[in-house]
Amino acid sequence: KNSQTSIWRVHPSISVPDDANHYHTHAVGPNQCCSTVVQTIAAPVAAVWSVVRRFDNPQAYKHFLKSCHVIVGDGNVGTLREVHVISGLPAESSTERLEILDDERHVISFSVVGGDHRLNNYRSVTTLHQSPTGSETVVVESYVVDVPPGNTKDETCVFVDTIVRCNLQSLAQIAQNLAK
Ligand code: A9S
Repeated sequence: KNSQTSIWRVHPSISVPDDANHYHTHAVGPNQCCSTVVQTIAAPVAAVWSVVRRFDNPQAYKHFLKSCHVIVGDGNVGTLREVHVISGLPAESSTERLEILDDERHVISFSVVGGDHRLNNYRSVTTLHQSPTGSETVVVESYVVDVPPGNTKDETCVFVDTIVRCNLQSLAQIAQNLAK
């Protein structure tokens, strides 16, 4: 009973290359939800990528995180990190595995494999796309996650979309300052 989502269905007006479809098409189980957040950043892909690719330093732009420790790995696929969360969220920590790091295509993906929080089986994929002029970057971030007991799909997506949108807005600020 798997369904799939495509970036073109979610954001038909965004023009990103065809291969983005591949990365943002997730198998979604019956008790899971998925969504996609898109952010345009006024900085070149190289500047945005230099921040996004640092699996060991997510707190550089994810302001809900207060610390990150690499448990095992050298920053390549399979590396595990443990992040700790600021107070005020229904979470303490999260253990995350690097699933994709593609420096040519500008794709990064991680999955949540443990921790003390309510987002079981979270997996996200983030891709960067250069605008036709080269001065802007379109960031596409999609995810799939289990719907926690007691919550609806809609509630779960609202919660996660909010976090991802905050992260990408903060990423925009940092990358735009780097590009100045
Ligand atoms: O870190 C991300 O890229 C995205 C999300 C949605 C992270 C969520 C989170 O780290 C908290 C911010 C702690 C919120 C996890 C795994 C669970 C939460 O409840």
